[in-house]
Amino acid sequence: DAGSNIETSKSDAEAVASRITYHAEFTPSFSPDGFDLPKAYFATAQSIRDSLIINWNATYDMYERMNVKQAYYLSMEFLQGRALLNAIGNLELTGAYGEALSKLGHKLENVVSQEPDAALGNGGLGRLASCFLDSLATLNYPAWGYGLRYKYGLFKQLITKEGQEEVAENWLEMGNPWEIVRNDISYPIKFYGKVVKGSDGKKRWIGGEDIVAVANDIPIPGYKTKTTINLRLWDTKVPPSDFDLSAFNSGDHTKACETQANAEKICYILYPGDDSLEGKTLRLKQQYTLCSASLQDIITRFEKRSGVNVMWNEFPEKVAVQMNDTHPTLCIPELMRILMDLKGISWKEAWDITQRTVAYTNHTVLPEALEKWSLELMQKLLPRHVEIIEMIDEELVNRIVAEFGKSDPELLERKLNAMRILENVELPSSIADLFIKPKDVSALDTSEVSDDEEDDIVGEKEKLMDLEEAPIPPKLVRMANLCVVGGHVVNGVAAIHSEIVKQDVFNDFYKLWPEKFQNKTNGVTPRRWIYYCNPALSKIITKWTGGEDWVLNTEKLAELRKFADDEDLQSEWKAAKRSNKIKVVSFLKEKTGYSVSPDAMFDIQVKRIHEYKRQLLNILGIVYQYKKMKEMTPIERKDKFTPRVCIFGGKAFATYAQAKRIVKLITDVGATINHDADIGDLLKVVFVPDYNVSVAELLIPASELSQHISTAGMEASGTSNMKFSMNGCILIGTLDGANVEIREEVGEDNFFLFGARAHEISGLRKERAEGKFVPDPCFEEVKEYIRSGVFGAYNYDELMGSLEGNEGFGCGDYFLVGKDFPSYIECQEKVDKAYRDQKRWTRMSILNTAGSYKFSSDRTIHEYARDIWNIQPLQHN
Ligand code: DL6
Repeated sequence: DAGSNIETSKSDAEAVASRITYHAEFTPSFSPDGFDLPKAYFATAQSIRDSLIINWNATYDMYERMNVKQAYYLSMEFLQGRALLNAIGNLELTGAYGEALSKLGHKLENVVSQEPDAALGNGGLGRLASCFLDSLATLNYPAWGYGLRYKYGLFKQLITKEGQEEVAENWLEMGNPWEIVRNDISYPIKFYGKVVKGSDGKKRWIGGEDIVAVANDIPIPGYKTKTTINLRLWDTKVPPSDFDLSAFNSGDHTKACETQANAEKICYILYPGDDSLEGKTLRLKQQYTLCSASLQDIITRFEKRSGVNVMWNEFPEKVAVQMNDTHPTLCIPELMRILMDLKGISWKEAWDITQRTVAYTNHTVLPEALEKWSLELMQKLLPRHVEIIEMIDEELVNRIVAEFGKSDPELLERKLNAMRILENVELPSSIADLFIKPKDVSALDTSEVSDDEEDDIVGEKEKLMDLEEAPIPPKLVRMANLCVVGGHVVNGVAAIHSEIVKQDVFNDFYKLWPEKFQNKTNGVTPRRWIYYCNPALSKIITKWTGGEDWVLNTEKLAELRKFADDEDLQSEWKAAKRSNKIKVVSFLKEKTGYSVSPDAMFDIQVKRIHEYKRQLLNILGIVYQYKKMKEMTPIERKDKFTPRVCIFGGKAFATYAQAKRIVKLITDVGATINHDADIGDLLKVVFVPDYNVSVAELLIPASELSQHISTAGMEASGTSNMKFSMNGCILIGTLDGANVEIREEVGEDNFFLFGARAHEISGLRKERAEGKFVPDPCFEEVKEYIRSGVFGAYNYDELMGSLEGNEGFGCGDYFLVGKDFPSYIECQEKVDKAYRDQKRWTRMSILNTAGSYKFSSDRTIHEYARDIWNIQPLQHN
């Protein structure tokens, strides 16, 4: 009776067991004999999926009936991780499932660990999207996520003698029990072709390559609520009628399958390498597929719910579209195209509807990460969209001219250069004429001038000729500018980042439209990031705060503050941490072969490997300590140092050479130190291969110190800092991203702060460029030590060289590692001292959990719902 009467059989292990065995037999993806772990996982997931489908359908029905405003979160990345434990827990069936599985011969924890991580994202941005879905469902907000169903997720990282190696992550190899393919929900997507004007004067986009996007739904259950929202992931296929049967029949099998392969490859991999034109084209096709399919779907639903009388001006009252970074920017011209070309709406009205519908979240201030697309490529692939973008750009130019006037051409030129959507594209001549243009070289006459004047003219001629010979800069579309112009809200993801967005990155726009700019400090779901991943700590929190309410109302965590010095709480707290550390000890042994002591301090830095995140500062600090240890007697060593296990994890983008060198250095340093008998348990350095959401769920509960040490002003927010703090880990960090707010909440005594401040960074870089910076001798010693070959024969010149010199590509210490090194070392000494006083440390740990309540994604989602989307919760009766 799978799926029936699930509500009444909640705690009935017998019924659960029978549903599991039903699926093992009748939803077969394995041979009929045996019931081993993979099969148990699939059958268990399928049985839970039945409950989710019931709740999904009920939630969908309710949205249809009530026709409420819905928010849609469009993201190229969702880093979901595993779903089974979360779903069982949210449905309050953990006890029943544990019991049922044990009757069937398995432990629940072994079954859930069979699930491969759904890694459809790179890092923080994708994981944030997944936390948001959890909060939206839990808080009963009418909302959906839209993304792409990549066949291969983020690559699997192998650590070999050479450093990082990447292999494809075939997460769908065994099938995916969570997805529901909606064969009836598919939309046509077009690329290339041309724009024609119909007899009615309307523009039409015709010809080109046609594919279809098919919906795959992943139910997202809320915690202790029937609300189950949807993550709709698009898969791409060739239109059913497009199979070239005659080519196949005549033996040209390759040709017959070509169109199919072309369509399917769009969803092959998350972030295809985009060094080649083919790679760039594929990435742009991905972005457009996400935008077009999602908008067609949203519009179809809007029309259906409107009935016979579709009022387009009410569209923004029923629909809010959030663009997660600039990747879904094409939503703006696509919505305009659909409204104007397909629904017959005027430009003016379409623009008003579009602006009121979409909003944009900025997640980075790194200039290289602010997307710019080649206008030429976009023109080929999406000709109608380029016409629309050109029109938006022209209106923007007119607005800027109206705002700043023509009386100060220099100011106007500066504003246009900063704010235009199109880069290196000519201005309309009425405006271009205002600016001094390079003169025609041949027109410069030297026949009747003095010698001095002649020299000037010749100089001028030479300059102009150089200019004429200079390569023509490529014409580009600045996606972030399009987002700011086309959306009604622009938000940053932490207070300091939102200030940088206003005062620096988009300052000209901020001055023009200050009301558009907001801050929405990120958050993480306390369900996944405390309740499910850290049951030992959760039990203690529940006991000391008087119930489980904190899982939904994290403000309750603050109540722990009053017990921070209580001996009983302290000893329970320490025991929980130790039991989590012991799990990590076995995990590290299994994954890396290294044995570490659970009595040492667990010091963790896990995140994408990037120079701005400064894993290099961490490892140079470790090398510094190691060098000092080697110079001491055993007794001095023991006296001076607190035993530490330094754990690293994270993936370097496959083509990011410097990041890969950092991984290599960390593993080389580990290989030397971990085998050094003089050092023993005093210091261990472990690089955990293939860091992902599930590994984070294991490491974070065991952490005691975690490192968030980016160059100030460069990390937009960070979200692992929030997860660590929630799990009673103390942070060492710079005043960057959300660290600033975490420190405010947990108290300055419970955060190890070091390093230059964001407002000092440009001055410090200038100082370096002028050759005025004198590095600390300790920093020089450490680099020398690495170069001397203590950690193996690999040539680290290029990596160490990046920290030297004044300025230029790959050198000049752009991320100011050398500048912050002394204050980092000094701060680490304070950490050592604090850890030796376990009572003080445990107090700091408790105060971190207690002070982390603000960083629940529930708080963030309430703010988006109230300030940007204007949506209200909708509950089942
Ligand atoms: O907002 C989520 C997350 C932030 O916590 C990180 O600080 C930020 O680096 C990340 N941004 C991106 C954007 N792409 N790039 N580069 O991943 O967003």
